[in-house]
Amino acid sequence: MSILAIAGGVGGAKLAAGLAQALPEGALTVAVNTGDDFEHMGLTICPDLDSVTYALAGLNNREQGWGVTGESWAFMEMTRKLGGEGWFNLGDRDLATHVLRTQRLRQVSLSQVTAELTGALGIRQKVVPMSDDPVRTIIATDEGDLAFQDYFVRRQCKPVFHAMRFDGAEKARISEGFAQALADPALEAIIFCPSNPMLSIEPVLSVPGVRDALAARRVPAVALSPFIAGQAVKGPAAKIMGELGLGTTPAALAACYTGLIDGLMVDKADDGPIEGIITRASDTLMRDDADQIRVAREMLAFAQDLAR
Ligand code: FO1
Repeated sequence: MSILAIAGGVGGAKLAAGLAQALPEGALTVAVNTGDDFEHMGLTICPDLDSVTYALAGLNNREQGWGVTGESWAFMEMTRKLGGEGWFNLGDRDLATHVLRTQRLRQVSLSQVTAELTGALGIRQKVVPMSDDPVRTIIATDEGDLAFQDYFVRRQCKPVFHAMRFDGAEKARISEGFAQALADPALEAIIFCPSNPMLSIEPVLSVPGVRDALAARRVPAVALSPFIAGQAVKGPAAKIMGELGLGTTPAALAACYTGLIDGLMVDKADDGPIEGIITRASDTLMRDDADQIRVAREMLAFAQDLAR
């Protein structure tokens, strides 16, 4: 049996961790968005790969959503003292990931260094970037074009979001691990984790061949809504969907996945029929490990019911 989860951001990492605990070892592949990646202070930073990795290793900082739990900030204190860039917080433990990844990327691919880092942390699931080629989410705003982290962290999502593009996507090749998971004859379901559909899932779909492979799937695909009562559980998804005139209703969310999903799991607060898509309502807020496993099991059961 094999399950493919597609994830980005903090919500994606939570469900990925729930799926890892709900499934037999080796059954799960998590394909992760790399559109948020950027070069900062000479380091290659991959936030969504790190959120998924830390969540699967049980090292994630739950309050903050990103980074490592029990973190210290001596590096940032000294960086600011020396007049360095202080807007993007790199914890002392998290920094080791960025330094080692940057070092290894001089010799091997992002998939390879991700396998090394997850292996070193004892992670038994496959975590793969959507592509080993660089894809960068650029946000067109009323203040001009901003790299994703500039928009999201440095400017705190304040600029008005007009559009976005994924630089490098047209030349990017789907990663081997992602392609293998999609083609695996043992694949039983595809799960879109509760990530921001525009910021975290759209970049994955922009990699040539991914959207077609998902549309031609032979197994059910289900998505978990990242919204509860029209609000994002975390992050700017609701603001952005509003500024794009898309709204945050389950129907608006389903429209982002047209042709790519067979079912949409929504929160009880948003229960109700959606034209052309099968929905299932649940308590989708993942407050702790137990919730993560419960929601993961509900998503797997939903996919199985759709397979019948
Ligand atoms: N998010 C913030 O809001 N402020 C930060 O200083 C910050 C630092 C950071 C460092 C490493 C990392 O992997 C993620 C970090 N994030 C920070 C979160 C990051 O911007 C988001 O997790 C994703 O890019 C959105 O999905």
